This record gives sequence, C-alpha cells and structure tokens, in this order.
Amino acid sequence: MGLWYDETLDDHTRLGLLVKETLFSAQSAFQKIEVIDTTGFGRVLVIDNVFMTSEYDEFLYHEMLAHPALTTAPSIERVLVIGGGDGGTVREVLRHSDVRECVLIEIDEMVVEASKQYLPGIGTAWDDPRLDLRFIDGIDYVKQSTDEKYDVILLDGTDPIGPGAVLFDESFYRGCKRMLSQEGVMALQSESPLLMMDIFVEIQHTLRKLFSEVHPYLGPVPLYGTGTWSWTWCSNTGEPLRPNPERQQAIVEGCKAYNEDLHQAVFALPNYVKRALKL
Ligand code: SPD
Repeated sequence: MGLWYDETLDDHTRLGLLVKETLFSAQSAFQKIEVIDTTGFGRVLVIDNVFMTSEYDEFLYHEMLAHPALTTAPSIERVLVIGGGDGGTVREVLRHSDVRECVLIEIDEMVVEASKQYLPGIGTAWDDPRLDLRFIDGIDYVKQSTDEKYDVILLDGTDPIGPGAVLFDESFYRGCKRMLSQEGVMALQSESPLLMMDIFVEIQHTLRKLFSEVHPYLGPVPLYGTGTWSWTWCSNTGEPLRPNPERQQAIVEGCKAYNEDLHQAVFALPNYVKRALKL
C-alpha cells in the first residue's frame, strides 16, 4: 500500500490521491513544487500542497480555459497567457493556426522546468516558434505594460489564497482590460461555485465593474475537489455563444473534450449559480 497525498479543500473536506512515487519535490523562490505519480490520476503537479493539474483530467481544464475565448474573439493573432507554467494552456492556444504570437508569463521557472521533465504529455508546444516564454511576475508585467495590446488574454492562476490572491484583484483585472484590444476577449479560471461560492461571486462582481459582457461557464475537473469548476468569459463587445465555425472545425478533432455542442452547453448555468449571481 502506497502513501496518500491529501489536499485540504476546507475545514471539512480533503481530497486524497494514492501515490506510487514522488518524482520531484523542491522549494523554489516562490513556492513548494512537487510532481507525484498517482494510481488514479497519473502524474500530478502540486504547488504548495494544492493539486494543480493531472495527466488524467488536465484536458478538461485547459481546453475549457482556452477555446471558448479563442473561438469567439474577432481576432486571435496576439494571445497572452498569465500563469500556467505546466504548458497545458499554451498547448491549446497554439492549436489555432490564426495565433501568430503567444506570450506566456510565468513567475516561476522551476514550474516550467519540472513540467517539461515530468509532465511532457501536458506541455507539448514548448518548441513552437510562436511561443514567447517570459519568467516574470504577471502582476508587474500588467502594471508596467503601456502600449502592448492582445486579442485574447487567458488567466491560468492558482487559487486566490497566498501569493496567487493578487491575480484576482480588481486592479489586476483593470490592467488586463487595458491590455486587451478593443474587441478582445479575456477568460480566466474562476474557482468552484460549489466549494467557493463567495469567491466565485466576488470574482463575477469585480469583473462586472470592468466589462460589459461577463459570462461564467462550468465544467467538470475531478482533480479540483468538488469536481465542478468555473471559468469566466469577459469582453466589452460581442458575446460568447457565437463562435467562429471555421476556427472550431479546425481544432475539434484534436480536442478530447471541447466541441461545438459543449461550447454552447457550458454557458447554461444551474439555478444555484443563477440565483447567487441574481441572473
Ligand atoms: N484548485 C486549483 C486551481 C488551479 C487552477 N490552475 C491550474 C493550472 C493548470 N494549468
């Protein structure tokens, strides 16, 4: 019998994975980084004792963060991804041939190095010449950037606790809005409406102050505690339910989850979420 690795979700709940082997464990300048090999979820990236992504279900998260935005933005030539040093989100971005440049801002080089070595099936686009990987703080990048504009911005942050909390601040979102082209689309992971309803609602309220179109959408990610996860689509023009069919057709074959039907379905919200958001 191996050892169990538990993530504490709240005062009442833990999620445990049975570990075959710890492949990597180190403290970087920013956080504790581990890669464990588990019997149920395959290899799992863990940061500060929180499960980040797994070989088993990463596609459910990364495809849903990337494609609703990338199939609906009028232009997708320049894409910015903040966080996501495992490489899963940029892999999905770079499936789109209309993307000319994808800038990935990751604060922690060790996350990328550990992912390249131990999770090669997740980050399969590291060598794509359109990828511009920069090891800098996303907060500083957004704060200091003056005239750079992106067609799509994807925020692939950790949870809003500890150092990752600033990635959910109004001032950070305001900076992202400044960097979006006029018709640009931003999408972000916005936590679990079941486990973290207060945080989920607060994120929506903050985004609504800045964007005229704010649309949360839901999907399953078993690794993230309650299983129900949310992302949010934001823009000041357009709407999320009119994707570009050519762009969809070009990528659907290579996706494990995302397709035309799912795109429409994920924006349908259950009553408990509608009521919490007063929709
Ligand atoms: N509860 C963990 C949420 C983590 C969201 N980001 C994961 C990064 C995967 N690229």
